[in-house]
Amino acid sequence: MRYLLLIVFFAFNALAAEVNSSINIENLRALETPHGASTGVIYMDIINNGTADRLLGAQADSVAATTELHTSHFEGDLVHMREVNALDIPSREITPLKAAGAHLMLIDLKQPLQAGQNFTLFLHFERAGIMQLSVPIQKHQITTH
Ligand SMILES: [Cu+2]
Repeated sequence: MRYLLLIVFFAFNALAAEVNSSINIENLRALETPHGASTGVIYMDIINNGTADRLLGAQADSVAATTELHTSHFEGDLVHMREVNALDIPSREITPLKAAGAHLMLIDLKQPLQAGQNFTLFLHFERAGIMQLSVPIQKHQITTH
């Protein structure tokens, strides 16, 4: 009986997570990479209209061996990146993943990322669960230094 209750509980929880998910992803894109590059980046805006959540992981198996969550910080003019276990996604806020900020890092690319193509990305949120997205690859924007 207890076993059955547990199953019902987990089934309900999974369903609730699906229904209550109020995370929307906008401006999702990856940047094209030069031939021979081993890493790539994914940027997006994470819009959370629900309760506070956390991004626990990401996966893009078709293009990269692993996908890491990174944060950036400045030391003088240099931007340093570091892997983190989770990113806080506050309630009622837009959390941007962007250059020189938090971002997703594709590690050990299986082939160069070519502008105009798409690949599948899975995001794992603590509350919202798993989201499957299609990431368009964009040309590098010219930035002035
Ligand atoms: Cu990075």
